[in-house]
Amino acid sequence: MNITVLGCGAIGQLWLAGLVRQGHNVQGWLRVPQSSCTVDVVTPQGEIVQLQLPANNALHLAGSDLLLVTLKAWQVSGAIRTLLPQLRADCAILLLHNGLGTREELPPLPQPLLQGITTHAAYRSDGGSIIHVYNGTTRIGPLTPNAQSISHLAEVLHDALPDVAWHNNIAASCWIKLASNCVINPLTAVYDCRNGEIEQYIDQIEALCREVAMVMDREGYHTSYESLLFYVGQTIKSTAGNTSSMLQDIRAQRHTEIDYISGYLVRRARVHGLSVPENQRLYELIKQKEDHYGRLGDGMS
Ligand code: KPL
Repeated sequence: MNITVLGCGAIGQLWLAGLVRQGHNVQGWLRVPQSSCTVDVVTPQGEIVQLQLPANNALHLAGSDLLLVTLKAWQVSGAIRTLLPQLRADCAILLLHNGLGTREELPPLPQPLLQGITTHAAYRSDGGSIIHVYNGTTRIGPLTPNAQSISHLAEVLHDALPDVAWHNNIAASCWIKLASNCVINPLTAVYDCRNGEIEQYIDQIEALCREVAMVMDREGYHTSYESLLFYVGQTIKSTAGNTSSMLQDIRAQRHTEIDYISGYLVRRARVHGLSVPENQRLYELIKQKEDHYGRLGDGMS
């Protein structure tokens, strides 16, 4: 397949490395145009993958069958809008980011639109290499009716970076993942700790899960507070040693994805006339942190 990977950060590089290995014709796409992009990944088995791949080639983009979007949620709609006029009408667009709300920011598209959620964990080391710490699972599924027929994409992606599974009701999976992001991301950022250390704030975890379950129910995704609490507890345990993406962003004084995590939950709660005070409080705390370093000179990238 001809594939463009939009965003060459940690997750983008994992995909670039895996897709090239499978023989796909792949390029990266960077915000500041460059003719090549570097892939420098250390796999969970300790293997080093170093590649120099083409980037920002307009002809490659125009011939792409898949645009794999690995940007942060707040970068997605702006970047896609810029590239849309250059994409084929049948180029599948797969969004892979934390949180929800980017779809609402996009105009109606002729292209099949898909969403994915992943539990792969990777971070950039001080030396610049991407350390792939945990081999996770990626679920993908259709956001638009014309994406329902391309479930074979899951197999293609699975061969590149396993495991990948197709889910017809991807929105429900995204909401469940949103629950763990509403809990783990802001709490680790507020307490400046690894994921596993938030287990001690059980009252807050319970309150957050109760609020998410209430909003999910009104959105039509049937779940129970108990099952969300269980799922979030399992995620905390299985990622105990991780530094959440939000804490990494806060430490590097970058823009976080809070508007698409707690912020999205608060906005959907408002639509249903529900009050979600614990999510609202954490949302405001993270916004205050962002505003603070914004005033210090803004290290946004
Ligand atoms: O998705 C994550 C993130 O860090 O953004 C969690 C699930 C919290 C794992 O670290």
